[in-house]
Amino acid sequence: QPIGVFDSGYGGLTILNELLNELPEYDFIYLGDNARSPYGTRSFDVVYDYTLEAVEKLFSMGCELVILACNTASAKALRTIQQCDLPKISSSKRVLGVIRPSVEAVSDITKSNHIGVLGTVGTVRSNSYPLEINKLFPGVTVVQEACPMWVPLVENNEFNTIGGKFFIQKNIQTLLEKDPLIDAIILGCTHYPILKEEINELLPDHVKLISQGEIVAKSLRDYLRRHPEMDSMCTKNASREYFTTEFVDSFEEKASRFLNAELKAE
Ligand code: DGN
Repeated sequence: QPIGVFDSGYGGLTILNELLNELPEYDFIYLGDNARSPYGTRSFDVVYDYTLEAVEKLFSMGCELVILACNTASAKALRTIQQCDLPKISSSKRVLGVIRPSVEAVSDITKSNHIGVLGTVGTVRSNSYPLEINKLFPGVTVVQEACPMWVPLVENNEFNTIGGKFFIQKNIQTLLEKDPLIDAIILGCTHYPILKEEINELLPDHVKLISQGEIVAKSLRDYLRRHPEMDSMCTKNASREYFTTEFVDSFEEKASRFLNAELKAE
């Protein structure tokens, strides 16, 4: 069975990229809900409904394991799907998100114990990062900043322009002003690693960026080691399939930019 990777659009491809590096032999299906993207500004109920629909679709395509490679979906839908829907759907299928593994990596990176989180309006409003971080590391101060312009800048390839840089600078400056003791920033949206270079140019040297791809990929590798019954169900022919709910041609063009490789989508 292939591993399903889901995002509201293209952002999850930054996670898939690292999954392919870490687990090259595994089969993957990527599903981007481009027709209904962005999720970042939508309500809890809507994100939950859309995410459940996508998960069920990936299950129907044969996946036993689905990764929500989207912080907004992980923040707003993961827990309900794991606790309420999965038990009704199947006893063996699993759905994992990207927030928990990212939070677990926090303590290795901050020295000041002041962390910044950048994310969509939905992720920030859900308070998932502060809640999860404080559960694991009670002494850590978490400051958040929503960056509603960043996903459209990435999706439209406008981030390296004067206008794009203006919005990136604006949000970074606001975050750093909220708490000058921040020495680590979580990129809490899977689109944001595309902006890494532009963000790093604006950060003082001592402020480190935590981007999720590698962390999630290593955590999935560990998960599969700890769950051999799931691992044995995941097929390993290095196959990759890409599906979008919108236009195939524009998905292929944009997705190839995220993955740095040509691909065919359906
Ligand atoms: N990439 C999604 C995330 O990680 O939250 C957000 C994309 C969106 O729908 N705004």
